[in-house]
Amino acid sequence: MSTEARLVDGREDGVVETTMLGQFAIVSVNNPPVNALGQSVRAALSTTLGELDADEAVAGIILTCAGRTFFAGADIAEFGLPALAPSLRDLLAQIENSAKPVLAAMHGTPLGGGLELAMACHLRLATLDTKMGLPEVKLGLIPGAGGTVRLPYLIGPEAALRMIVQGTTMDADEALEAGLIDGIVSSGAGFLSEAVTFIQTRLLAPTRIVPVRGRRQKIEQADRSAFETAAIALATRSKGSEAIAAAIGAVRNALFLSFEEALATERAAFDALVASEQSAAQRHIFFAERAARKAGSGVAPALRTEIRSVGVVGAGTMGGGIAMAFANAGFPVVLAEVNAEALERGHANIARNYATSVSRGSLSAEEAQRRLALIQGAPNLASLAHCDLIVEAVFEDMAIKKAVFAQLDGIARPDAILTTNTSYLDVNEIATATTRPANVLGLHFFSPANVMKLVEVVRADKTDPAILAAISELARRLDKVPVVVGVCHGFVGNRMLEARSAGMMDLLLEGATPEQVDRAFTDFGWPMGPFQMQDLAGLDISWRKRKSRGESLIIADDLCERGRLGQKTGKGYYRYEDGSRKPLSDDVVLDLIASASQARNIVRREISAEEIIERTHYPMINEGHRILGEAIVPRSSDIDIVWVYGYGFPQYKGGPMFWAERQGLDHVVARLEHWRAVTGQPAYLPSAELVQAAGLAEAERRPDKAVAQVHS
Ligand code: T1G
Repeated sequence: MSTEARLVDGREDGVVETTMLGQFAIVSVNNPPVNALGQSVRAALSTTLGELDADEAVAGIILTCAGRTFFAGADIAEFGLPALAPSLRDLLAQIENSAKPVLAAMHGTPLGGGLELAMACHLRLATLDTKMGLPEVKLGLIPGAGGTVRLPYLIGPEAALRMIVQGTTMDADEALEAGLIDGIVSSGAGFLSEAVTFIQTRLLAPTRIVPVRGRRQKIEQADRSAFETAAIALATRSKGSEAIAAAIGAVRNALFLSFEEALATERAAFDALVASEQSAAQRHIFFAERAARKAGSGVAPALRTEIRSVGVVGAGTMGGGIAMAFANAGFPVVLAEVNAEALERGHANIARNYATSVSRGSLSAEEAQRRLALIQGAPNLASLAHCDLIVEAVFEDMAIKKAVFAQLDGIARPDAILTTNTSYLDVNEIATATTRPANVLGLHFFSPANVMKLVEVVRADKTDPAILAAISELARRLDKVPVVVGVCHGFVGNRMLEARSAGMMDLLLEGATPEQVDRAFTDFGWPMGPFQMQDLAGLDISWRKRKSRGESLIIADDLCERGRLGQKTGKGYYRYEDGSRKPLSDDVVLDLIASASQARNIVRREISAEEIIERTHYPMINEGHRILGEAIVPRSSDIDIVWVYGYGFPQYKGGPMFWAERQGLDHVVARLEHWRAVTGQPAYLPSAELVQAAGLAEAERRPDKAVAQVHS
């Protein structure tokens, strides 16, 4: 076989290039950054494949992509726009019905429509480091180009169900083992010649190459009851996601319907989802996350500080979690505490956390040991002198933090980046404790810091933009989502959380119970209600904050004074039986609330879930618009990312700001004014920013509402 490659003229403005290796056509697509299957790619591919199929000199076709990855899916930006021919389905049918065998030679991340295209090919090869999957449910969709049918045909319905519903990827080894691909090729110079040899050998073999649609063995041999058991378990965990429910139905159809019928029902389900609110919300989050990550990307790479070694000050819950987050990403970490026993306690906590992951099977014992070994304890700050980046995670007290920063300033390298994990304090003031304010910023991790993806990157007035760029790159290495925020009390998340909580006790006094509030939240899509969350985190955390600010909070303070601090004391807003984390209603709490209502001459009434959501979520959105007005973040989608990745706001609602837009901001203003009139509470005063965003002119608002007072 001649290895000389003959360039056939490029097609369709260079998107598709065809070269010949002997009798085999190598079709390479180049559509950076991820070879998304947009209309121009589909059209160029269809034209080229049609010509090659008719060309007698061509014995087979090898389909590959230039750049970092084989097709990473359909072009998400096209969804919601008028369909453009040829559709992906038509292109895949053309490939599957081609007279010449088509081999997909994959690398990178063939995802969604990219993997579906490969499954419509007659053979599939991948390099060892390829990660392939059908993650469409993360976009509120299902695979819409045959993935819910061809994948079960290749790897069996139960394995396909899990992969599609969980949106997980398979590497090449697993894919070969499962039957998703036919072989593994090297990623170097031999990639194409090995692919040609593979297809040549298969053409010479006695067994015919059967398209996926004709391979029904795994469907016929499937254990249908095991499939249903898996489907029920996955459906239970789907929590309101329309896409997951549709994905389960589509894979089940592959089991019980013919190939064509299953394709047709998949198409109908996909078309409904692509027009759905949930998918619009999840696609919004997809692009919002990427927009947020771009902060600081304008800075030339040369300016970016390379971060290799990390120091963490404070081995408490947050400091330990932060140290784990870095160790999990392969960074050596020096964990400093004020003395040996505090250090020992922190280290023991970290070891316990890794042991839990090992016992759950999510981490091997060797990997846990390797990560633990990356975290070296130090009973003082001197050991941080060599670190590129230091994260302070000591007690939330300004004086203590400034003292630590003054010490670090004298110990750390002059170019070291000093960050604070404060969750609401003024980072500008902390920076004044150092002689290097340009290298000081906030890194607000969310607990548990080794799990939650969000990190609020708090840009202080003097923070050097090059440092922000380095931190955005660091966040990607930590597999975190960074949102750059400005300095204000509570930044974005906690500032809006305070707004969401402002009316919570009134709801209890007026008639709601903690259970009703929590259920309204979980029915909305939150993973947990606010009172359950308080019990989990510990009521004493916010109690200490209130006391340090000379504030009090009805009901909550009473519970704390009675030692009801939440799960850690076996009772808080709920009671917990020994060893159980299941919240149980407690008459002691209900009586305490009823007495508080009575003492204020409040006649308790039925409070609906809708009222609970309006009186907690709309003030939070109101605060979000104030935050935008103060330019704390540049985009409202940044706020959505904070809430989806930092607090579990349901992704399929797109985040608070997106969700409010879909309710209609004029509706939000009207409901805030309604609750303001009913309760007299300033928490329901629509901000000027929200009113403006709602496009409500002065005349449209009730004359008795003086806008000038909206900034309560
Ligand atoms: N469509 C359009 N743009 C995309 C895209 C896509 N599928 N994937 C990535 N981009 C853009 C992204 O917005 C960013 O743009 C740039 O590429 C780099 O992305 C019919 C219906 C492939 C693992 O879900 O998971 O096929 O910000 O920053 O971190 O059944 O991108 O630079 O302007 O994420 O290296 C299914 C989604 C689609 C894969 C690379 N496919 N993409 O990660 O880079 S639906 C997916 C990813 C579908 C069919 C269904 C990741 C990545 P910009 P990036 P990365």
